[in-house]
Amino acid sequence: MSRIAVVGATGNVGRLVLKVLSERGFSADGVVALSSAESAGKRLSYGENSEIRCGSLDEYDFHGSELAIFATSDAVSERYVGRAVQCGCVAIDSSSCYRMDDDVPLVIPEVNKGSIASYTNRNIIASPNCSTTQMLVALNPLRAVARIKRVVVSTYQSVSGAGRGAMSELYDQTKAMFINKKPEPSEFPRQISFNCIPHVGEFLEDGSTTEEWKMSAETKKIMEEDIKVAATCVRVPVFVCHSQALNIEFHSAISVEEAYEVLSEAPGVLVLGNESSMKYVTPIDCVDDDAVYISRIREDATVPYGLSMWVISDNLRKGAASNLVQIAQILVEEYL
Ligand code: 11C
Repeated sequence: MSRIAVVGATGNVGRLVLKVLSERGFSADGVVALSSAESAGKRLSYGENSEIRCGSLDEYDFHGSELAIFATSDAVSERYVGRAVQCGCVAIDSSSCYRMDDDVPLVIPEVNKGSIASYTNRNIIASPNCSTTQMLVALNPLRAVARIKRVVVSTYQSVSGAGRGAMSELYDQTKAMFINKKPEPSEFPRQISFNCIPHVGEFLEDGSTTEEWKMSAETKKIMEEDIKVAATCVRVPVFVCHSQALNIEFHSAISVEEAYEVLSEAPGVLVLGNESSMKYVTPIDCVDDDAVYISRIREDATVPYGLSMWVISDNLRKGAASNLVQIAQILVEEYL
C-alpha cells in the first residue's frame, strides 16, 4: 500500500510536496504521484536520488492509499476529494473548496494543530491560502502578549501563486521588453513585467477581491476570534515569495521588545532584530525556506496600541507544500 497519494504532482506545488516529503523522511515506496492523463507517465524527482513515475488520477483507485494530498485547483479538488474520501482516504486539500465548511478543520500546525483532531468529521483537512498562512504564523505568537483587534495588510505577491504559466508570462514579458516587443498579457489582467497589479483572485460585488476576502475570513476561522482584517492584495513581478506590510492594532499595550522576544521563540518564524546588520529581508532571501521571516518591527503610533512589521515567506513552501506535508506528518505520527 502506498501510504500517501500526491494529487497534482506535476504542478508548482505538487512537485514541491514530493520534495518536502522526501526531506521529511517519507520513503518514495510509500508515495504515489498522480496527475491528469496528459502528464501521466512522466518521471518526477523524488529527493536528490530517486524518481517516481506519475500515474493517472482518473485511473487511480484511492483504496491504495491512507492519505491523499491534493495540490490542486478548486475544480480538481471538487471532483476528486470526495472520491478519495469514499475510498477511506483522509484528504488534505490545498484548494479553497472546503476551507470555510464548519465541519472541516483549516489548519496551520504552528497556530491550531489541535484542530486536526476533528478531521474525522469528514476525513478532510483544508490548508489555508498562502497569504493567510504566513500572516498568521507571524501574528499568532503576539497573542501571548496582547489580543489583536485589527490588522491592515498590503501584500506584494509573487507570480508563482498563480501557477507555472504565470511564471512563464513574467519571464517572457520581461524578455519581450528588451527586444521592443509589446508584452501580451494572458495569465494576468495587465502586464506584469515592470508593473504591479492590485488584483489577485476575482472581484467581489463590494469591490474587494477573493484573495482579500480569504485573508479576512480564514483568519477568523483559524484564530477563533473576531480579528478584523483589511487587506489589499497586489501582484508584483517577483517569481517566488509573498511579502506583506502589516499594521497591527492590539487591545492592550505591547512593546517592540516584547514582540521581538515572543517572535524569536516562536515556531516557524525567523525574526531579524532592528540592530542586525541586514536590517530587513527581501523575497530573494527567503526562497526555498520554510520559515516566515519577520523584520522591521516598529511601533505604529497612529493607533493606541500598534505595531508595524514586514513579513515574507516562500508561498510555494510554507504557503502550500510544507504546510500540507506538516499536516500529513502529524496525521501519520499521531492519528493514523
Ligand atoms: C495567489 N494566493 O498568490 C494565491 C494562490 O486560495 O489557495 C492561492 C489561492 C488559494 O495567487
